[in-house]
Amino acid sequence: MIRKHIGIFVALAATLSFGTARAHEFKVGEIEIGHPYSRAMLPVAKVGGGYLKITNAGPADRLVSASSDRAGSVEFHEMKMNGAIMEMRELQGGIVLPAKSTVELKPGGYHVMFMNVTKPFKEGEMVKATLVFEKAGPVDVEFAVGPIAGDKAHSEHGK
Ligand SMILES: [Cu+2]
Repeated sequence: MIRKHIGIFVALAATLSFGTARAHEFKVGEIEIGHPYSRAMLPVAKVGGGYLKITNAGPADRLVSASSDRAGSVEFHEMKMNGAIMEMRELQGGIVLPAKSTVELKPGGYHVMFMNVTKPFKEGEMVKATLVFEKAGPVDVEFAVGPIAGDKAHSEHGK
C-alpha cells in the first residue's frame, strides 16, 4: 500500500518538473516574468499582442515601456467591454505593479502591443524584446510565438 503511494508521487513530480522545464522565465530585481508569448500573425498584419505574467516580490513598481527590433514601437493596451463592443485603449502610464502582487497580461485584458511590425511573427520563433520597469530597470525577454489564435484559426490555416 505504501509503495503504491510512493509510485504515484514520483510520477506526479516528474510531470510537474517537465512542465516547468518547458516554460521560460526572466528575472530582474524582485520581478519575475513568466512565459512571455505571442501569436503568429497574418502576412498583412501590422500589430501583434504579447502576453506574460509578472510576479512582483518587492515594493510597488511599474512597467513603463518596452521595445523590440521587430516593432516600430511597443505599447501597453487594455481590452475592455464598452456595452457590447470590445474596445482597446492604450495605457498611457504603463502597467502598475502593486507591492507583492502578480499581474497577468493575457488575451481580453492587459497586453503588450507590438506596433508597426514589418516582418509578421511566425509560429515557433522567439521575438526578442526589452521591458523597462520604473524601479527594477530594464530586462531582455523573449516572446515565444504560438499558433495564430486558438486551435480553430490554426486549422483554418492548413496546418
Ligand atoms: Cu492592443
